[in-house]
Amino acid sequence: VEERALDRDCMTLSRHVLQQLQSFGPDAQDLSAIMNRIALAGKLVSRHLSRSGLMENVLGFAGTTNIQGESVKKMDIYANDVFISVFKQSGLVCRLASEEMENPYYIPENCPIGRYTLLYDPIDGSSNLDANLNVGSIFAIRQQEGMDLDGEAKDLLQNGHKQIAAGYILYGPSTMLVYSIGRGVHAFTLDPSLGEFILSTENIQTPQHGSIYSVNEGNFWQWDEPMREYIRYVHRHEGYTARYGGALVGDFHRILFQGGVFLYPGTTKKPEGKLRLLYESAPLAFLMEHSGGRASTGTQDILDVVPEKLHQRTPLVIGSTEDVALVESFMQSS
Ligand code: AHM
Ligand code: MG
Repeated sequence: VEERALDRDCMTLSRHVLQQLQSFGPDAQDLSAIMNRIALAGKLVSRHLSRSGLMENVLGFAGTTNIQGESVKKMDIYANDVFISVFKQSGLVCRLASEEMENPYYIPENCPIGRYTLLYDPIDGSSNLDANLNVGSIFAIRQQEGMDLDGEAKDLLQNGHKQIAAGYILYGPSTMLVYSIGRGVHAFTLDPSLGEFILSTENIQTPQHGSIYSVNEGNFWQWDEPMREYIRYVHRHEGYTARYGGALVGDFHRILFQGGVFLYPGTTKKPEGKLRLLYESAPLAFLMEHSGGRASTGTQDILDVVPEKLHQRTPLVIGSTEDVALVESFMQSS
């Protein structure tokens, strides 16, 4: 038993990535190094969050708005900068594109040797921050196919199949990192005493059906009729239970493990919904598809959507295959 416990403690994230990458070719070392830096970013953000109530100038608004007109919190800025800092002098990632930055950020000393772009949402679910509830970070790695320093980064306007790796860090009762490089989806838990992410679940399989539906029902009046019909269906049938935490990473994490469906459909105020394709929907779609689930806009697979602009939003229906199919059957009936 003791030996097994030791083996388990030794399955760190970096070891796991290297193992996974054995047949990955020349990108293997790079990807493993990138994942290590992302893990470091996760540890830094996690540390900052765990003390946030004790420090001045950590919580609350920064007094600015981002490119999508949302109020920026101090924590958004901190986490955004952490991801940039960990990649400095790495020679790995030449460019970072984030929900919080109008244009991608180039790390001059990493270009052009760094062949990858990191796309990320530094703090997802910021509204949970001031209530000491869970938030997350979402990331995806893509090959960099252009160097257009005009900031448009047109090479990023491609579908989600172009993602090489994706994942998230969930800052909850414990900090977890979940990732996929296209060979299963794996979850790690941060052991604070070791400062290491240790494997906790390998090859997560999302159930084909689950009882959870996760959606902001306060938007009911803003939905179109097919979406309302789906919610009425759920209300009228036994076996459904509502869970909505206000942070996508947390809601997604529950569904990844337990099944069910998360929805952020279009509303009258936001016809494309709220979630951003490149930093939120596509990375999580990559994970969900690799754990046996599905991700859809309601009419199209998320991974097939080609964005027209960097900060594009898409409606999102993500989770168990059967539950996503049920939602689609409503949405496509109009
Ligand atoms: P954020 O990245 O600016 O925090 O916005 C994304 C968040 C998601 O985490 C969450 O699922 C959603 O917004 C909640 O939005 P709403 O309050 O409209 O239900
Ligand atoms: Mg965000």
